[in-house]
Amino acid sequence: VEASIPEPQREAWKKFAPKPFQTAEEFEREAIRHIETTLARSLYNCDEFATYAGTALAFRDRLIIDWNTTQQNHTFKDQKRVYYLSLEFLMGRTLDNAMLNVGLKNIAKEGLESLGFRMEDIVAQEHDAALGNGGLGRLAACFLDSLASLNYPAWGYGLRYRYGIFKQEIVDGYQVEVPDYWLDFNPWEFARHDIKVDVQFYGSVRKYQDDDGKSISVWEGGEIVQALAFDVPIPGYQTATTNNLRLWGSKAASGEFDFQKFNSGDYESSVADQQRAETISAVLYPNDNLERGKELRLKQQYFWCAASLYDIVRRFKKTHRSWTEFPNQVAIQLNDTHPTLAIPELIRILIDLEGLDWDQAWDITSKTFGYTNHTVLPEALEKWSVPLMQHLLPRHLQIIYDINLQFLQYVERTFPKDRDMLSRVSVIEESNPKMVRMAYIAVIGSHKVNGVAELHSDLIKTTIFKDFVAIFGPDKFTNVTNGITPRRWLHQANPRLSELIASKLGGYDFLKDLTMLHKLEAYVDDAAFRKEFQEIKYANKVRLAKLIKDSTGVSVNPASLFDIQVKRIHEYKRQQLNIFGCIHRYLQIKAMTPAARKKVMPRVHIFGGKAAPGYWMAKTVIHLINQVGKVINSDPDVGDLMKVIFLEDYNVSKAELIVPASDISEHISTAGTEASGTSNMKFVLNGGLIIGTCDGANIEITREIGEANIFLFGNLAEDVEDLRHAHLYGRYQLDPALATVFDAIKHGTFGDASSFSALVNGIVDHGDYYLVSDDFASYCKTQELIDEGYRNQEEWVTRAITSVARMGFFSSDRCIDEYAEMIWNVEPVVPE
Ligand code: GPK
Repeated sequence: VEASIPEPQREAWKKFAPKPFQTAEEFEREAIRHIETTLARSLYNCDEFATYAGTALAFRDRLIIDWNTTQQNHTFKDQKRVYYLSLEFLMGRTLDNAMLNVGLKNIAKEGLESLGFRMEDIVAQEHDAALGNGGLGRLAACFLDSLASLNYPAWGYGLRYRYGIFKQEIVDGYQVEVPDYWLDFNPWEFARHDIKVDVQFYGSVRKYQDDDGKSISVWEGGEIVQALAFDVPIPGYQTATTNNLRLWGSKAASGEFDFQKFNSGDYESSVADQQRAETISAVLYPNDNLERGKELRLKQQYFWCAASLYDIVRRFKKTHRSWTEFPNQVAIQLNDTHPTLAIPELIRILIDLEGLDWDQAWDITSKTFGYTNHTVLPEALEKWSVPLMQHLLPRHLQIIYDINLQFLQYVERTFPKDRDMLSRVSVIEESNPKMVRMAYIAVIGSHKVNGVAELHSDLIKTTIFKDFVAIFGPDKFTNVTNGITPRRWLHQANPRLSELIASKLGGYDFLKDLTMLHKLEAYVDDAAFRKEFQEIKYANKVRLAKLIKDSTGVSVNPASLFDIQVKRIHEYKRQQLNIFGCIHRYLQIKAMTPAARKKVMPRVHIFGGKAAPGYWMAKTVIHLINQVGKVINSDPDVGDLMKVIFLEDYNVSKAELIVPASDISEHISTAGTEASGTSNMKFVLNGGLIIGTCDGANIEITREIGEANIFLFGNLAEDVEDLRHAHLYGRYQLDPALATVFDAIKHGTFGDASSFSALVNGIVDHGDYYLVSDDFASYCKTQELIDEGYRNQEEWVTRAITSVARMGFFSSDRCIDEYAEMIWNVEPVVPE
C-alpha cells in the first residue's frame, strides 16, 4: 500500500495524530470546542440542540479516527470484502448508538451533566435518519451494526435521499404526509468531494468490429449525471472496527451551471438542468411491498448501481489482480431486486470497458452476486417496461437480452420437451408492453438466492421460483432467517432490562453472543429477579403512556394490558382484523351489566404505522382506527376498560420507546404473506408476548420459545388457496361476530359509514382476499385467552422471562455469520 506522504514528512503526522477523548473532561473540551468554533455558539446561546450538535461532532471525530484506522487496515490486509447494496437504510438516530458502541455513554453523561444538561434531553434532539420504509430498510441497518461488530470488512451502498420517508400527521383522523427534510443538520456524514462518478443515461449503442473481428459495443450520447459520495461511519460494538456506509447524492455533471446557456442569457434553464439532476436522489419512494414502474425510480436504481460498481471495481483494480480473482475479493449482496441492474452493469464494465469475453464476464458476475428475496406478494415483484429500459439504458437492455438468450438455450437443452417452461422462465414477459422481470435476472445472475425465514424460503421455492429450482437445482436456494441487533433493540431501547440481565449473567457479553441469554432460565423462579423484571416492564409502560398523552392527549392507565400493533399499514398485515376485533370487544362491553364490566381486563390497543400515500385502502384503515378511538375513548360506559390509540409518525426512535412497553404485540398477517417480520423478535426480546399467525418468523419464534409462550391462531398457509377459492365460489359464510361489527359500522357508530364501505365490501362481496372473516373467530377467541392469561400475572411473567431467555437465535449477528459462511465466503479482519 502506497502512502501519499513520504517518510521524512510523516513525523508531523505521528506527532499530531488526533487522540480520541477518554475522560468526561476531555469529552467536555471537545464538545465545547465544537459548540464554539464549528457551530459558532457560545455559553450565552447554547441550548439543547447546540449541545446535541457539539456532542455529536465530538463523537463523530472519535468515529472517524477509528474509521480511518479500519479502512487502512482493511486495505492493508486485502481480504475479501462484502458490499451490501440496499436502496433503504433505516438507521434512526445515531448518537446514542455510537456512544454505546464505543463504550463512552457514561462518560458523556457525566460530561453533559457538568455542562448542565441531561442525557435523555440531548439524545432526543436528534432527527431520525429515515432512509427506508419498514422492515427491509431496518434489516439493512441491523446488518450494518452486526457486520461492524463482528469485524467483517463490509461496505453498505445506498442513496442519499434529500427527503427520507415522509412525516405522518393525523388530521381529523386522516393521514397527512409532510416532507421530512432531515439534512438541515446531519453531523454523521462526510461529503467526499474527491469521490465523484459520472453516470450515463439515454443515448444509443454503436456496434463495430475491431481489427481482430471482435464485436465491440459503445454506449454513446445521452446525458451524464454526477454521483457524489457521502460517507457515514458505522461503529461496531466494543471493537475498533468502523465500517463505511457510502450514500450517493446526485448533481449535474457540468458543475453548478451550464455556462453556455448561462452566458447566452438562459439562466433559468441552466438552473433547471441542475435541479433535474438533483431530483434523482431527492426522494425515497414511500412504497412498502409495492412496486410502481416510475421512470425516476429506475433512474435512481441505475444511478446507484453504476456509481457503486464503479467504486467497487476501482478498489479492486488498485490491487492489480487478474479479473478471475474478482469473486475471491468481492461479494455483492442484492437487498431485494432493487439493485438487480448491478448484474448487467458489471457485465457491461467487464465486456465493453475491460475487454473480457462473454463467458468470462458471466462467470465472474454470477460468482459475485447473491440475492435476498423479501416478499412473495405479486404486486411487489419488480417489472420494468422494455420500451422504458430501451430509452433509458439501451446497452443494459441488450445485455439483458443476451443473458436471457443464453439462459433460455440452456433451459431448452435441459428440458427439451417443456415448451411452456421457456415462456414461464423468460426474463421478458410477453405482455403489451413487454416487461423485464427483475427477480428472474437476480436469480439467474446470482450464485445464491435466499429467503428471510424458513416458511418464506420454502414458499419461494414452490411458488415464484419453482421452475428455477428445477433448472438450477435446490442448492442454489437457501434460507437465512432474519435477526435484529441486540445493541439497539435491547441495550439502547431497554437499558434497565439490559442491566438486569447483565447483573445475572456477569456482564454484558450477551450483547455479543445473544445465545448466552439461555442462562436466564435459571432465574425464572427467582422472586427478586421476577419483581425487578415486572417493575421494568411497568416503568416502560409509564414511559409510553407519557408519549401517548403528549401526542394524543389521551390518558391511559399503565396497569392495563398494553396491546400493540406497529408496522407499515398493509392489507396483508391485517390491521383491519385488529380494529374489527376492537369493535367487537367494544360492543361486548356495551352489552354488559355494570357487574359484568367489573370483570373485564382493561386494555390499551395501540396502533402505529404509515400508509403509502397512494394506498387508499390502507389510509381507510388508519381513518377507521382513529374514528373508533374517538368514540371509545370518550364513552363513559367504557372508561379505562378500553382505549384505542393511533400514535402518529411511527419511526425507529419511537419504536425504541414502544417496543419495550408491550404486554402483547400483534403479528397477524394472512399465513404465507409476511416473509419474516422482525419487530416480532424485538417485542419478545423485550419481555412482551405475541399474538400471531403461523407466518414468517413467528413459526421459528414458536419453535425456540415453546408453544406455551405464544398465542397462535388462524388458518395455515397451506389452506389459504382453498379458502380463497371458497370465497370466490360463495362456499363460505361471513363470520357472525364480524357481521355484527359491520352492522355497527354501517349504522354510523364510527362516523360516516360510506367512508368505510370499500373496506367492508372487500370482505363481504369481493372475496376477502386476506381471509379476515376466516380468521376472525379464532382471533377473538385467542384474545380472550390472552385476557385470562394476563390475569394470572405469575404465570405471565414466567412465560415472558422464559421467552427472553430463548431468543438468542434471533440476533442479526447469527444471521450475518450465516451469510458470511454460506453465501459470501468472507472472514473477519482482526482490528488493529
Ligand atoms: C419486504 F418486499 C418487501 C418490501 O418491499 N419491504 C419490506 O419491508 C419486509 N419487506 C417484509 O415484509 C418483512 O416480512 C421482512 O421481515 C423484512 O422485509 C425484512 O426481510
